[in-house]
Amino acid sequence: MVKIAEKVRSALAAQEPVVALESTVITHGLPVPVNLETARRLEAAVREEGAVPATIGVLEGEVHVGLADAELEALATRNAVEKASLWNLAAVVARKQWAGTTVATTAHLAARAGIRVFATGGIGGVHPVPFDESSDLLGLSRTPVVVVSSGPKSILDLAATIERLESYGVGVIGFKTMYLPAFHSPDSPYELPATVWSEAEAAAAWRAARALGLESATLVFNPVSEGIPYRQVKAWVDQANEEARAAGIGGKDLTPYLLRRLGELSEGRTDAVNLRLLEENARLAARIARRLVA
Ligand code: PSU
Ligand code: MN
Repeated sequence: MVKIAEKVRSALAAQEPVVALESTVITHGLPVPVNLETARRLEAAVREEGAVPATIGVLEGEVHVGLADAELEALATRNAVEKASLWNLAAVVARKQWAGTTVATTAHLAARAGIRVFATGGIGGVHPVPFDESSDLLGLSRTPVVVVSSGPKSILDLAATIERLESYGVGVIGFKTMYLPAFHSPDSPYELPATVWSEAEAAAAWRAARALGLESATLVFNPVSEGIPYRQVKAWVDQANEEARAAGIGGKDLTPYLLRRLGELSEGRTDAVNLRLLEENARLAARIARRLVA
C-alpha cells in the first residue's frame, strides 16, 4: 500500500537529509510539459543542496514515497488523475486510482515515513467563497513536519488564513521576514508571530517543537525573491474574482480559472514567479534538512 523508494529508505536509515515534495502541483497545478520539467528541476535542486528528494504520489492505488523518473513522468502525463486530499486518499488507494497528493496528504505521508522536512509552493487556506477551506489547515495542525512554502496561495483570503493557522495552533515562522509572504508577493500587511534569520534557527525551532511534544507542523514561510508587489497581485486577484463571479464560474473550476487569469493579467509574470518560488523552497528545505541531521 505504501512503497518507500530504496534511495529514500536507505537515506533515512543512514540519517541522511531527505526532503518530501508534493505532487498536486504536478497533476493539477501546472500544465504539461512544464509540470514534468518542474518536478525534475525540484528534485535536482534538492540534490544540489545535499539532500535526497522524495516526491510523493499515488500510482495505481500504491502510495509512493520517492518516485523513479519513469514514475514521475507517468504521473505527470497521465489523463485521469485524482487530487488526493485527506477526505479521498483512502478511497483513491482502495480503488487503485492515480493521484497527486495535496499539502495535507503529502505532509501526513511524509511524517509517517519518517521524513521531517517537506517543500511546496503555496499552502491551501481559506477561500473568499464561504466554507471552502483547505484541509491543509487542519491537517497541518496534527502533522509533525517542517513545511517550507511561500505562504498561502494568492487567491486565498490571507487575513482569514493566518487567523485560522493561529486558531488551529500550527507553528508559524517567517524565514527572514516579519510579515506573511503571499506566494507571488514577498510580503503582505499581515504580521507573523515569529521570525528566524537562518536555517540553523529554523532547525532549532523544529527541535523545540518536538521536545515540547507539539504535534503540529512547523510552517516556514519563505518569501520569493524578485516577487510582485502585494498591491499589484491583489488587484489582479480581485479583478479575476469579479470576472469569475460575473461568468458564474465556481466550485472546482474556480482555482484553475483564477490562476489562468492571473497569468494573463500579469503577462506571464505570475507563472515565472511560481516556478522560481518552488525551486527556492526546495533548496531552503534541503538546507534545513541538513541542519536537522547535523
Ligand atoms: N498552490 C498552488 N497550486 C496548487 C496547490 C497549491 O499554487 O495546485 C495545491 C497544493 O497541493 C495544496 C492544494 O495543498 O492545492 C490545496 O487544495 P485545496 O484548497 O482544495 O485543499
Ligand atoms: Mn477546497
